[in-house]
Amino acid sequence: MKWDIGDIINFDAYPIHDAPFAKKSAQKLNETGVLLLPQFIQPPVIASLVNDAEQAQNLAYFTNSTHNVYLTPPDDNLPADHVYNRQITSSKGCITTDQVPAASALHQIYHDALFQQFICDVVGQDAIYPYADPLSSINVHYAFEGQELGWHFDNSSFAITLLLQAPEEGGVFEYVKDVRDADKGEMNFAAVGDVLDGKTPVETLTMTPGTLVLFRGRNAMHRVTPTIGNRPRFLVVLAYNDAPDIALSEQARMTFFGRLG
Ligand SMILES: O=C(O)CCC(=O)C(=O)O
Ligand SMILES: [Fe+2]
Repeated sequence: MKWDIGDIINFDAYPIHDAPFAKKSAQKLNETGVLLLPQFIQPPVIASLVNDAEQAQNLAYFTNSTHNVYLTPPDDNLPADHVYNRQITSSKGCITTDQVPAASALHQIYHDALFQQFICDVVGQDAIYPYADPLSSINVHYAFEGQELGWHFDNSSFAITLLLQAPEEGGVFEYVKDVRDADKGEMNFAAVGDVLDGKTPVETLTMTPGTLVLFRGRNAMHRVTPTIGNRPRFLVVLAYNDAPDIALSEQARMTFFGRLG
């Protein structure tokens, strides 16, 4: 089914084309590192996206490998138990853009000019672009019972997510702001170690299905706790690039999707 964008986005609650609203949203993101927009997508659309996600769940790729919080290869010059080399488990899986049905509202949202302009206004960029490869722009993430996304920093300066289905328990997004300063190359091993050891209080984001989240995860350490119960967590990541015609790196595609195209 092809939707009208006016039936997809909750424009009554979120006048994203309205300059003062966009400005207020940008301020919120800049001041707090996160912009949470509950009920951004209308319930019938979410119901249809949950149905699509269930249909495609057998296609999801689950990586078995571990990673450090910086999502970089280990450094053999440092001890194996050094914070830089501490290995973290992420067990969730995902499907890729080409596995999202062509008629899905996700493609419409992702490519919608008003939506893209709102994202630009909020993150303070002149333009954003889809990834050049057929995998990386829209991903649907699956976390079944016991599956999680371990502590990490994002490489990208901002991330956009849309929760489709929350588990009965668990699946909580936890974060600690300003743990490192990526642009200054400050990795802050002590603070990262404290978060990994559970010594630092964390903040949590409460998302309900339909909530759109913009998150600055480059310096904020974050994770999603294991799903508890039979209902899996389904979450969409909408990813854009700062420049046109750029694919996600081959290494990242192999890690996240298990293939290149
Ligand atoms: O699942 C989420 O809510 C966050 C996902 C995330 O942090 C990521 O994909 O980097
Ligand atoms: Fe992340």
